[in-house]
Amino acid sequence: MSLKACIYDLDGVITDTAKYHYHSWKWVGSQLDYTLTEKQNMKLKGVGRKESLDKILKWSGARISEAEKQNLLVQKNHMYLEFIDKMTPEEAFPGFREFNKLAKAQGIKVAIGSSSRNAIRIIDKLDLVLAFHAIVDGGMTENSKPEPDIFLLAAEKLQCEPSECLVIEDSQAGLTAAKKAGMKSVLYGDDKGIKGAHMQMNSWADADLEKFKSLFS
Ligand code: B16
Ligand code: MG
Repeated sequence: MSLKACIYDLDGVITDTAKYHYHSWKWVGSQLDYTLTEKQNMKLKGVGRKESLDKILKWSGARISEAEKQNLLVQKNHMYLEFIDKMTPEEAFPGFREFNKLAKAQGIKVAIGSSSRNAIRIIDKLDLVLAFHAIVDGGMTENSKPEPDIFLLAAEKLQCEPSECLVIEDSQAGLTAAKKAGMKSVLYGDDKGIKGAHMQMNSWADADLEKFKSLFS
């Protein structure tokens, strides 16, 4: 078995959108008379939009109608997109472009597997639309992370077996999804609370394609 494909998470792996989500979810919290902490925001990493609101409602104990929920989701996304639309290509993490080019030059297929329904808009702002063989976002599958659907669809689009794919993720939801998909994984970042990755790297400066390949031998 050899490494045939890298499936990258987007938010937190290729760029830092968590700060924009935090600002927007904090506003949602304020509408519920609740103060969302940064630690709680970390728990929303990789979790779909609707599921994130459900968690905030649980933490706050607030009870609202389905129509109010929909309204908050629309407003949260509106606020978030105001930040996204100001993003520039410089917001891609340093070293990502170089790693991705190296992987492709070695015949490795590359895809995005993101829970975000805004993934294509973000990738466009980073000027990376043509950098991948496939893009799978949260709007393309029935279930979001931690279910494996997003990564399995990415493997299918790349025409690779799950056992030939390496997922690079920054969230527990994403690593659980990779495991359920039967894929190897690398944790991006140094969050000690996140479990289940086969390897860890702090940044793209640490990314070592040969080490990644060795996970498959
Ligand atoms: P949206 P990823 C995830 O993206 C984010 O980590 C998570 O914080 C967010 O709630 C989710 O996308 C949905 O995002 O509201 O844009 O649809 O990390 O899977 O790339
Ligand atoms: Mg992420």
